Amino acid sequence: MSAVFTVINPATALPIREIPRASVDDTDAAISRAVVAQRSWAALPPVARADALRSFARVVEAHVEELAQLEVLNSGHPIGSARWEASHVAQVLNFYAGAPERLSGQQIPVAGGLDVTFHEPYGVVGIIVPWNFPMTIASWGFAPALAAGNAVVLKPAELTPLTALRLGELALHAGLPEGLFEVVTGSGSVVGQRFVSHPDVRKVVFTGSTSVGTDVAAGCARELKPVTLELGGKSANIVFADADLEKAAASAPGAVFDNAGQDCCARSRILVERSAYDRFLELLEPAVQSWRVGDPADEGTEMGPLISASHRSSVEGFLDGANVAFRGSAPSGDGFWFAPTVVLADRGDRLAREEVFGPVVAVLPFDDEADAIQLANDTIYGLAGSIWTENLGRAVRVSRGVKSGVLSVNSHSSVRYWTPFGGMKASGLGRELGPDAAEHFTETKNVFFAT
Ligand code: TAP
Repeated sequence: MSAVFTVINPATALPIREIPRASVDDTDAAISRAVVAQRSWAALPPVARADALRSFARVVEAHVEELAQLEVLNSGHPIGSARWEASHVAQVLNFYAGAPERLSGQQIPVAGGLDVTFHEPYGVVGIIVPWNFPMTIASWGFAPALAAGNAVVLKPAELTPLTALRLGELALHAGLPEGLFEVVTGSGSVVGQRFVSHPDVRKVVFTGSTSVGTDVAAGCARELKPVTLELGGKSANIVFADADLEKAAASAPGAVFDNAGQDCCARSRILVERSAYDRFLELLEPAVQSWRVGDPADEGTEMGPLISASHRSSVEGFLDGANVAFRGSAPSGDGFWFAPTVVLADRGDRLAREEVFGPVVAVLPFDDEADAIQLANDTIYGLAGSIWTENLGRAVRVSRGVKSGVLSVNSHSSVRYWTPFGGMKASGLGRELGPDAAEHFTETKNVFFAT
């Protein structure tokens, strides 16, 4: 492997390190190692796979600070968030360490014999992840895939490979067999596409943009290969006039500016019932202006830089002709900084429908419950969303009416490793996390024994 690419610190725009850029041959070699490792891994007793995953979790737990500092450097995540992300990886591993011994099949009554089902691993699973939450999103794929008896080839985004590479080393340190967890750094068009086309990669998990995800799905269809897709979003934060407006406004910046808005679940549209619209904006303004943007290594920082100069240009492009109501602050200097921005939008505006993936939120009024549901559903996406109301019946009706995979009422939480996560419409296909995720990395085999 002779080609390299340079990883940049987004808070300083300075280079950090050069990383090998894998070719198709390098990718094939990693897949071949994974094929060999998977055979003996799947043959282990379930309890041995569970022990190995618990050991991996313990090693990750012991390296939380190191992984978090790497993410601060490579992704510009505030240190507090980065620590949460690294701990989350250990928790996801621990959770799915409970799966190998629970992947039980069924016994189905059939005359003349015994009929049973088995959950067989696919073999090698290819996992392609984006740059916004490099560690956590990778773990949602690799932990249940390994638990179910598969080997994994993981492709991090070229912008953010550092924590994935370190997790690959920690897996070996924890005693996972060589080849079982291969990290392949390189471009999506080479490494990612090879995961799609290689006959020994039997399932693909893709997280990223809807446009690339659509191509990946088409490629997997040609190979008759199952694919899980976690794609873009334009989630609505719906605030009814009967809500606790102070709480809704105070929490709204965190729901969209967390990770500088580079979050698939970002509540990047705030829909406010018309009678509460002015009051809500009055409450929102100080909350946005006090949002702390700065050096991600500082303990008090709530938001770091955007990931790259080109991404910042793309976010800036969304403000052309926009009706900006107010903005927070951001440092000047060489990093890819962008101030949190609140825009008053009309239905049909780009900002009301398209994913920005940056710290820009569009506020729109609505008239009643039916209008709120219609407006919330007025995008191609359907990933997450929040509903603020003190009326239980309304909360039930609206949460059933909004076409999103993950909703929360009077809260903005989206991700818990023990509950299912994923999108509807153009936000994805399939679910990750939750109690059933390990089973999604298996194929059901039915065997009839005549007696
Ligand atoms: P993408 O440009 O789609 O890239 C995602 C990953 O796919 C990267 O590793 C990329 O590699 C790779 N890739 C690029 N072209 C490929 C191809 N032709 N074949 C196979 N792989 C390819 O997305 P992004 O800009 O990194 O991430 C932002 C998007 O991800 C947003 O739309 C966001 O909403 C979405 N996202 C969704 C979720 C969930 S859970 N729904 C979570 C996070 C992000 P390289 O970049 O290294 O070339």
